Amino acid sequence: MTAPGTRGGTFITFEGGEGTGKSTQIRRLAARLRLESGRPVLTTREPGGSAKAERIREALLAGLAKPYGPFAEALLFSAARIDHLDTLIRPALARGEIVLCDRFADSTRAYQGAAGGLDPAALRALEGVVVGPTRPDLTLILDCDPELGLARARARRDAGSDGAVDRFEAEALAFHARLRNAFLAIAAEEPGRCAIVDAALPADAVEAAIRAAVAERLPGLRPAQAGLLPAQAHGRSDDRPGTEHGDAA
Ligand code: T5A
Repeated sequence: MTAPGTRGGTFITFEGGEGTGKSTQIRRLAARLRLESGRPVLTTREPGGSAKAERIREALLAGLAKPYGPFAEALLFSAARIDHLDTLIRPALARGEIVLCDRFADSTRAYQGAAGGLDPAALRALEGVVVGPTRPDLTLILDCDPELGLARARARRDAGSDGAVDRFEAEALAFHARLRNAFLAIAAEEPGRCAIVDAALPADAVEAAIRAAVAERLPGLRPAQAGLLPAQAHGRSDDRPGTEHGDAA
């Protein structure tokens, strides 16, 4: 798992369908790890995370690449990922930090591959070139019925803390069902890296399950040893990982 030349840190990714609670749970795990690990924790997201990648994110989520097809979209996600890895993730890992990333290469496999219809072998080859040895130490796959996740994302938008429906959220329910199966298939293929978390549970229970998974898979980080954090330590509900990344503490 530890890649020569890039590591010393710990790389944890959060994956799953729309509205499964990744942003919410990243904030909570980051707060916990900042208290308990004694190491700097960086939260970030894909697409985006670095200034250049955030610009690509805007174009992708506005649907500007959609007319060019899923392979062109995969290339753009990859272009964003290259900059994100080079300018933010690898330097943080090399400094020994814990990096928590909201989506990573599994999202390309699921969205552009399984749900978008791209040849998995071509995507694996692309992933090999882009990601190289910087593989996650642990991937938490937040799983729930896509109707529930989409309803949560819709409720968040209706509450006014989010913008318009984006390019992928607008896809038909069948697309989101394929996504869910794709993430479960990735977990089945790589059980050593991936842990499935039941995201239909209330947020506190999801948080507890994530802490248990981290404690079991990465015992050196010790996130399950103390009681629950006070609610105010969880941050605001709209405090999503992303555009500002000087948040290693
Ligand atoms: N994409 C991305 C690709 O196609 N290929 C790629 O390679 C990559 C990297 C990114 C889009 O790009 C696609 C995937 C995406 O479509 P995004 O805006 O970053 O777009 O979208 P998501 O990552 O899907 O994030 P969402 O905002 O949709 O959902 P989250 O982060 O999973 O959910 P969260 O935490 O914001 O929660 C949603 C709402 O539910 C509530 C929250 O308070 C919030 O209001 N909530 C819960 N309510 C009840 N119970 C719980 N357990 C809850 N947890 C959260």
